[in-house]
Amino acid sequence: MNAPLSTAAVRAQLYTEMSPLNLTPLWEVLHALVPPQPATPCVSALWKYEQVRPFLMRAGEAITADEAVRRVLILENPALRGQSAITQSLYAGLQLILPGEVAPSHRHTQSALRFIVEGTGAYTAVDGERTTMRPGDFIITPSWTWHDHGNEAHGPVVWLDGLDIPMIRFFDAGFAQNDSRKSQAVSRPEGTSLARYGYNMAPVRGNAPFGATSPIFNYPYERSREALDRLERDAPLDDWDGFKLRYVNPLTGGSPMPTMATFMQRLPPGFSGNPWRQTDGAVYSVVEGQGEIVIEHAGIQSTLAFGPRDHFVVPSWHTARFKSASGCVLFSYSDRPVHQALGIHQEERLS
Ligand code: GTQ
Repeated sequence: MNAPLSTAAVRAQLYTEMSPLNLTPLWEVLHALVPPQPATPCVSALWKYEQVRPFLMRAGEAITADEAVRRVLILENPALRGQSAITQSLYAGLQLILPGEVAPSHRHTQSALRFIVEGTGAYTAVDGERTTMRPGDFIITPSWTWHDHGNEAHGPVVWLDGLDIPMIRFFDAGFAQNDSRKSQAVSRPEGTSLARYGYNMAPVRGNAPFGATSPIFNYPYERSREALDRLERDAPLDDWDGFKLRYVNPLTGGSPMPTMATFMQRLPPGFSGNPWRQTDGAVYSVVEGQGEIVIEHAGIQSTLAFGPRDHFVVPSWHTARFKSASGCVLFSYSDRPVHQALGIHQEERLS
């Protein structure tokens, strides 16, 4: 007679023998699968522009925009190397286009935002309309619209690309096509979309041209800055956010894209904010000024000191607070609309 097996041996044998049938016990992984609170593998990180820029310019010598299709250095979360992701759901990259270059026309189901970081006079074209890029402008490429980028100015132009690439990959819902033409034909004068949708008015007839995505494709910095200036003069300061506005799709009041929310905020000189945490991971682009963000997670605290054109990421459920001695302006984007659509968004404002 065999000796009775120990409990541990019984279990080990069960796991081994059922494994060929692709069966595995839940109880060994339950706590990791449904953690008591979000347990992101992502970490906070900062990309200083002065360190990144030389590599972007070297990329400009190493490959043409035409050859690369999109000449972009991806900002990879240090804990997600090789995954082309800055958070589990979001992608970020810095794209360079040099004078005379064209990044050829294509389309994909992934939605994109462009936030202009350096240089003036490049354009992006979406569905027959071009818009000129200026620093601080927030530009949208809706899902499945043809888009090409070009630079007819004199200097390099760099922008932040924010896309929902990891999210679309998660859903296995990505499609893409190259256009037969390198640059698409222009069919409407520049500014048409802003005139139609950018003045708190909308065409009397016709459907939303880009479905759930905002019909405005350039939200100019001039106007975002003016709004924040005005609030700084007249409105009460929020102890967490300073003065913070969200960009809207004027046809719905919701986020400009179904997968990504975008924000612009002003921290006035001397700001020392309260801490908060939220389930949506957020990517920031510093527009003006200096400041720091103190991020705490799992008992570890890190302070990221930022200046103009720097980029940083605050992952899900990391506690963060801002300080700015001299004042600053920050653009950011996150996957909040998806959290909200699923009814799983959570935010805590701490003191
Ligand atoms: O400009 O279409 O950074 O398709 C990554 C994928 C930019 C773009 C990126 C893209 C684009």
